[in-house]
Amino acid sequence: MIKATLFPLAAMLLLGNWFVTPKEMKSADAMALCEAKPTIENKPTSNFRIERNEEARETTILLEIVPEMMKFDQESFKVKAGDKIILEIDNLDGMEHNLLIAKPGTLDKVGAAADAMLRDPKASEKFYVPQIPEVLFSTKMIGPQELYTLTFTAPTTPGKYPFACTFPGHWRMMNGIMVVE
Ligand SMILES: [Cu+2]
Repeated sequence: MIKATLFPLAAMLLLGNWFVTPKEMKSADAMALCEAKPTIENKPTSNFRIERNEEARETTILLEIVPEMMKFDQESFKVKAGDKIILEIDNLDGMEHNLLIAKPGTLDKVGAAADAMLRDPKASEKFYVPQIPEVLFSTKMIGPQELYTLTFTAPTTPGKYPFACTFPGHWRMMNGIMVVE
């Protein structure tokens, strides 16, 4: 990375046009900068974290919303039945999203109810969370760059509980599974 930034700088100095600002840089120079970037840096990194305090029967999770990918950074995570769950959702995207957790096997039903909220004039007041018994826990709409904490008690019945963002249209891509053991 240091090499990548120093090379064009050195080239500019040699050519005597050190006063050229990056904006005025020739496209070839700009291209060189892009190409010099190792591909690993372009990969979105995840800070996903899950920690359990056995004594307190408490699990803290950090789940991220990946920028411009319409997805959460984990497709699934495991929790213990009856644990207190502190789910921190870090929205790294440029738009609002929510997160809800639903009863096992109900993602399609919840998703369809979410899409139907497009016709509900009060949908935004309800944070696009369908008011049906299949939905167990939910957040408000979480703003861009906002970290929101959802606290709940994990179900006592083990199973695969779907989680999703239910802003209309998002749930098909923005979903995953909370496995309760
Ligand atoms: Cu969303």
